[in-house]
Amino acid sequence: MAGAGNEGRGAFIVFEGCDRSGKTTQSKKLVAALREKGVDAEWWRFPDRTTGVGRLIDSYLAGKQDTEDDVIHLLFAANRLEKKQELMSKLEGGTTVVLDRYAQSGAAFTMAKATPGLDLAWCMGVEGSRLPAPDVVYFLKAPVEMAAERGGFGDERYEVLEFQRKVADCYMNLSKMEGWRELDATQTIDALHLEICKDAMKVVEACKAGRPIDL
Ligand code: DGP
Ligand code: NA
Ligand code: NA
Repeated sequence: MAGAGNEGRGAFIVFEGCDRSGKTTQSKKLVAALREKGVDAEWWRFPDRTTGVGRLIDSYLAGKQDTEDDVIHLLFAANRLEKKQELMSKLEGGTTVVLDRYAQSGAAFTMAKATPGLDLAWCMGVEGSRLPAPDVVYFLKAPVEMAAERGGFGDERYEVLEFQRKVADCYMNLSKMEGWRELDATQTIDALHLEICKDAMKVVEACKAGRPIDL
């Protein structure tokens, strides 16, 4: 369904990776570059800490509140599900949405806890069938030691080197799934940005034309 001034559907682009791997920087730079090329694009992030559910998540991440692993997984999922209609109408209206984290974070972070009963099927099952699937997932791969040296690391619950190593292992397994692109996040910001831009433009054009994305 084409919206005002937009032909075809928008692309759904997701950035994933460990904490401080450069997702926020790269996803924002991509949106700026797409807009410069005349693409109608928006930057979103999850968790969205501004909603009621988001405030619970924020308090959990700040270490002010504890809860069960399945409960927090469901809250993160709910936080994405509460924005589902808005997300879908943006994409259908032709707007490209670039997301800093999505359901793949839920799988990586909950799996990293190795909680009995919370396997991949359970993690993905909660939201997988209810949320639109990304057209591409850019996985920013960097040694966790490098990320840990970046400013602000350690401020929140999950920002512990040992845990981030487990999250990285989970991402390595997830990145074998269809639609994932593994990127070397140790290169310079500009080099990585150029690599992402080239790829993302092809994704945007394929979505706009209703073509399958084969790069
Ligand atoms: P960020 O604002 O991107 O730094 O994300 C906040 C933290 O929350 C970060 O450590 C990653 C984690 N996170 C993001 N999504 C999920 C999720 O769905 N489940 C869990 N358990 N953690 C998540
Ligand atoms: Na973080
Ligand atoms: Na970030």
